[in-house]
Amino acid sequence: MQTDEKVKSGIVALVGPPNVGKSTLLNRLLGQKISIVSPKPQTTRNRILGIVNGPDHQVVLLDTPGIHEARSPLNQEMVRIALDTLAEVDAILFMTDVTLPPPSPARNPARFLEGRTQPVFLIVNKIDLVAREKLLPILAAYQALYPFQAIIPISARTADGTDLLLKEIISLLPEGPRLYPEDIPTDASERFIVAEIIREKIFLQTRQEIPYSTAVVIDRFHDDGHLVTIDSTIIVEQPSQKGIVIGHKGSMLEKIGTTARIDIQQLLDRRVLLKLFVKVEKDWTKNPRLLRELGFQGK
Ligand SMILES: Nc1nc2c(ncn2[C@@H]2O[C@H](COP(=O)(O)OP(=O)(O)OP(=O)(O)O)[C@@H](O)[C@H]2O)c(=O)[nH]1
Ligand SMILES: [Mg+2]
Repeated sequence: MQTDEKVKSGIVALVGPPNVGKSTLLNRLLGQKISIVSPKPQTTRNRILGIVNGPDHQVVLLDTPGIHEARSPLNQEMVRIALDTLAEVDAILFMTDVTLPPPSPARNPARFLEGRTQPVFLIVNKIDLVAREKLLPILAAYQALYPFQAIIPISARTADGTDLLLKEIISLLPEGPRLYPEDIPTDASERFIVAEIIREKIFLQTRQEIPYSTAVVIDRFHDDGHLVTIDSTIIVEQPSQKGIVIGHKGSMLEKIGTTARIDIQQLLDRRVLLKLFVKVEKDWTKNPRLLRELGFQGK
């Protein structure tokens, strides 16, 4: 890495309630899909790092799990990951979206920002879903909650406002060396992203508690340069869930596998042979040992 080059560089956290579009914005600013996205809340479970490079800047973005009133040990762990991220960043993007009920001092979704010393931008996402005149009162309701550095309405889906947002972020960052090499978009391993892609397809294809009861592990990842052979296990919490994930004559597992394989081939730019298995780990979302084994620290 070149060390004497000085650019605007820094680390920026993307935090906020579940489902507001944090991961969609990360992918939008990166120009490629690193973080999985679904219409269901609590899709992201880990901190996902994305590196936005330009001739005069490097913005290291940290996508995080949605902050919510968490009950299960897995969800508490996800919220902890999001809040811990705030300690190590130069700026914070607090994201909400126009479909959420407007906040009030009694129901302040930004209360975890109290006492933070870094600049906080308020990002109001999904403006493609409201008429312009409805937007102003929403922005005003949030403005009263916290001394935000700036309030930036955007649509991560249509890219409305996202260039301006990036400029605003860059203008606040200190001058210094790039923190990461210029040619990598993330620090996540291919194995991790592959597991996430499979998890995304489970979120998109299954219903009710199933997405929240599943985890994905990669058992084998073998790349011979032409073909990547991947064996992966979908872990469920209850024996009854195993049948649902497999589906009638294997139809659900096949749907998950087929849609995941298309995305994985695109990511790896090679042919992929993907084999999926399903296994029960009783109550893994509540079991500290199993949570640890699955990459969560546990309590
Ligand atoms: N209409 C509209 N939908 C959006 C926009 N941005 C994201 N979405 C949708 O909102 C849903 C949630 O998006 P995500 O990016 O997964 O949200 P998130 O904040 O990362 O959610 P968690 O990881 O669960 O906290 C998906 O269905 C997205 O397609 C937007 O600008 N406009
Ligand atoms: Mg997300």
